[in-house]
Amino acid sequence: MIGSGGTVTVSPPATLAEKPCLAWTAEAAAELFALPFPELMFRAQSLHRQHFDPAEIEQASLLSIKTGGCPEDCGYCSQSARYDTGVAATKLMEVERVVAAARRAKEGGATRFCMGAAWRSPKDRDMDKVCAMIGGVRALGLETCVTLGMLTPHQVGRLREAGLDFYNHNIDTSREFYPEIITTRTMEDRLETLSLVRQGGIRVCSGGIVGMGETIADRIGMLVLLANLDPPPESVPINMWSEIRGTPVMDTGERVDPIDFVRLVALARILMPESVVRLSAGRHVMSAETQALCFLAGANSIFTGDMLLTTGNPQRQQDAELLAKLGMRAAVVPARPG
Ligand code: SAM
Ligand code: DTB
Ligand code: SF4
Repeated sequence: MIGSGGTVTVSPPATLAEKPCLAWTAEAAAELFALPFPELMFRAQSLHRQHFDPAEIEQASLLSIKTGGCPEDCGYCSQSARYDTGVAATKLMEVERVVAAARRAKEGGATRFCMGAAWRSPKDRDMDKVCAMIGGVRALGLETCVTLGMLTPHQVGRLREAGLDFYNHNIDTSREFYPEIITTRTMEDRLETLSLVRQGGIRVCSGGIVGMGETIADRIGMLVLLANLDPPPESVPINMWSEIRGTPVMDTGERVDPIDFVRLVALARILMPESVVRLSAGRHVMSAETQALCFLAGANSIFTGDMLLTTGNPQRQQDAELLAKLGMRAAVVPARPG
C-alpha cells in the first residue's frame, strides 16, 4: 500500500480523520501535526486510552552484542567503520555473558531484552550463537528482540525457530531524506527485510531517528510510511539523535524542539493506535517534563539501564523516580496490530 513518493494515494474519508479507510496521506498527517497542541494531545490520549492503560510503561533493556567496525555508512552512527568516533570494534559476545547481562536487566525491572549487532547483515555462522542467546534470554522469562541488519529468509526462519519475539529494523527517516544519510543500502532493502520478518511470523519493531537535519515533513513522512505498512509495526521506536562526534550528521548542528518532538509522538500514537510507541534514544538529554509530555502523547515504552548501545541513558534510579512521581508503573504492554 506504499506509494512511490513516501505518501499514499488513497485519502482517509475526511480530513483529520482518526481512522483511515485504507491508508494515511502525508497531507492528512501534516494537518494532524499542526493542530492546536491541546487538540492534538486530546486526540492522541483518547486513542491511547482505547488501546492501552495510560499508567503502564514497557521497560526494555539494550545490549550491544557486537560493537563497531560496521561496513555501512549510516551518517548518524558511532559504529560505522567509516567514521572516527572513538568506538572500538569487538567480536560477537559469548552467549553466557549475554544471558548474564539479561539476568541483571530482569533484576533491574526490564521485561524485554534487546540485543544489537553492528552488522550490515549476519553471517550464517553467527546465527548459531545469536539463536543460543535468544533461547537463553527467553528461558529467563524475558521477551526477546534482536537487531542484526538485513536478513535472508533462511535467517528469519532460524530466528523464528529460536523463539524470537521481535525483530528491530528501523526505516530511520523519510524516503526523501534517506539518501542524505545512508548510501550503502536503500530504503527498499530495509522494507524488504521488514517484509521477510513479517512473513516469517516474527513481530516487527521499526521506527526512526529525528534530529539529523531532516524537515518536519520528513519526520511526518517517516511515520506515514510506517503507518501504511500492512499491518504497521507492533513496536515503533522514536529516537532523538544521540550526538556522535566524528559522524557526518554532527555537522548539521540541529536541535529538535521539544514541543515538535512531543507532537511527533502524538502523531505516531494517532497513526498507529495499536502499536507500542517507544521513547528510545536521547532521553538522557530530555527534561523530565518533556518525557512526561511524551507519555501523555502516547509513548508507552522506554529503554532502562545506564547504556543504550554505545551512548548513555538515564540512570535506572532516575527513571524509577520519574515513573513514581508520575504514578506510572512498568508492565508488559500488549501491542495488537499484527
Ligand atoms: N546494524 C543494525 C542496523 O542498522 O539495522 C542494528 C543496529 S543499529 C545501531 C539500530 C538502530 O539504532 C539504527 O537503525 C538507528 O535507528 C538507531 N541509532 C543508531 N545510532 C543512533 C544514534 N546516534 N542516535 C539515535 N539512534 C541511533
Ligand atoms: C532503536 O530504535 N533504538 C535502539 C534500538 N532500536 C536498537 C538503539 C539506539 C542506539 C542509540 C545510539 C547508541 O547507543 O549507539
Ligand atoms: Fe552499521 Fe547499524 Fe550503525 Fe548502520 S546503524 S552503521 S548498519 S551498526
